[in-house]
Amino acid sequence: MNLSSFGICGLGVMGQNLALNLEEKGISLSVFNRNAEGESHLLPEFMSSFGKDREMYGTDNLADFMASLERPRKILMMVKAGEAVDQVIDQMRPFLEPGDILIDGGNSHFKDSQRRTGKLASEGVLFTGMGVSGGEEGARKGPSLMPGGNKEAWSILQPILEPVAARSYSNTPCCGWIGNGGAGHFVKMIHNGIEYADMQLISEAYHLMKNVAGLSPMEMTGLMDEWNRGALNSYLLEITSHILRFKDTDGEPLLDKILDRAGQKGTGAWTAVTALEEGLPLPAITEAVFSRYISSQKKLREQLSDISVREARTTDSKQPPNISPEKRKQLLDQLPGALLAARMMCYSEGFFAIRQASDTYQWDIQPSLIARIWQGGCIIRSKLLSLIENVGESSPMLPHLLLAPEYQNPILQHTSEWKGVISLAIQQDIPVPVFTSTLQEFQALSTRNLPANLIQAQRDYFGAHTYERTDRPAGEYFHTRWK
Ligand code: NBP
Repeated sequence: MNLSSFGICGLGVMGQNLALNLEEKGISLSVFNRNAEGESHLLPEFMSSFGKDREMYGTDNLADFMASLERPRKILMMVKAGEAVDQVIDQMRPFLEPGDILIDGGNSHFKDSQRRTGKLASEGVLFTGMGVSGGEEGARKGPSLMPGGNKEAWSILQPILEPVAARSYSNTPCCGWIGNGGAGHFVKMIHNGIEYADMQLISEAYHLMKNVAGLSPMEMTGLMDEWNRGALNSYLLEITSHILRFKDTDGEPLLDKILDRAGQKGTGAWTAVTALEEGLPLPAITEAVFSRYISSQKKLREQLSDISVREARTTDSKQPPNISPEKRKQLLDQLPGALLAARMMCYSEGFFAIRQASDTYQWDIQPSLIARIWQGGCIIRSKLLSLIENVGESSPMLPHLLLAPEYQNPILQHTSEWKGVISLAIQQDIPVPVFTSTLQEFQALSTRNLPANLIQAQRDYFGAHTYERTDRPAGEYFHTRWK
């Protein structure tokens, strides 16, 4: 039997589509899916649907799978994140040899990847924690790939992974070495956090268009298509326009019948928890996670809607509140600028978190590479990433995107629209947590003197926590006997 050059373990949605993508690029494959209880149909179904006439060997026997791979082995695990990854690693360990490459393409926590990289390195195995974005379609046609871990693996993986990845605006692969340890999965986690924030922003804009401006789904589609032709161009806006246009079997918009309780698989919450643990300012992403939690409190919201001024003002909450035609026009004129400014803040806080974590963990992450990798295949692909790539290339050491005039200027240009949209939303009792938190983050970041001096004084008053003085060098600490 000819040995395969690449192995995939786990034939769920992602594993199957990545297998087809790799095979199409001429990589000979071995695929494996467990069948411990004789209950999994994934392998036989995949092999009977796609295995014929393809250079692919399929087995549910791990020893056979490991023996079918050329050395050093290159194996991609596409199994459920968490314990399953450690279980698979433990099952493979007796077969693995020094120099073998084990890639985890699931949505693993970056600290797990950090730990696994170190542990496997001590056995000579090159572990790679790889963020994969783009869902089922991306996996099949070209995902965004964020590999990190043991850098020795990269020269071997590069010629295999680059051809299967999506392409950036400049037609380069949406794949590149992110950094060592858990860098790849950290970047994927931040990607998902930005995804949460951008989705929330678009849904807040939809809420305003529907409940304040009283637009029909088709009218909203028209506007979003127009926005999508300009600076706001993004995959998420594009699919929102499709969703708004989509009709149920009765000819009515399907969106109106979807229960307003947002689900989640937890990567947004990981980003929020990491923000708190690592001291990273990620207010928009965290607010977007909380917004999903609040949305899931449907019963409580129904009970409390009795006390809402807006809901009381309108007998039917689906009817738009009365606003003047001038105000309505102003809202629709201001929304795209406000959305752009707020989105730019979401990306800038994500890139800042990557910069901070890269410094902490010594990952040496290149922001321009991340901006390029995210331009294709992934959920947050958007025109804005070209600008971020350019800023990263011209100023690779810039601590924050807001410090670049070309990034700062569009935000400054749209500040009054941003404030206008938020003011109207507040007057009309429409919650816009991410529009608001991004503006407030921008205002706080651009404030020389915040009232944190008072917080320091209070801390020193009740807890003798000490403070630094503006008239003395930083790093000198003082305590006052306040009473
Ligand atoms: P699926 O749920 O479709 O498949 C999960 C796979 O994991 C199956 O092959 C399953 O085998 C296997 N598995 C499990 Br569950 N526990 C296992 C264990 N203890 N030992 C061995 N195999 C085990 O997931 P998917 O959507 O393909 O996602 C795979 C990974 O990729 C996840 O980490 C996911 O978060 C990540 N991801 C998903 C997407 C997406 O859009 N779906 C995008 C990017 C990343 P069995 O069920 O036959 O036993």
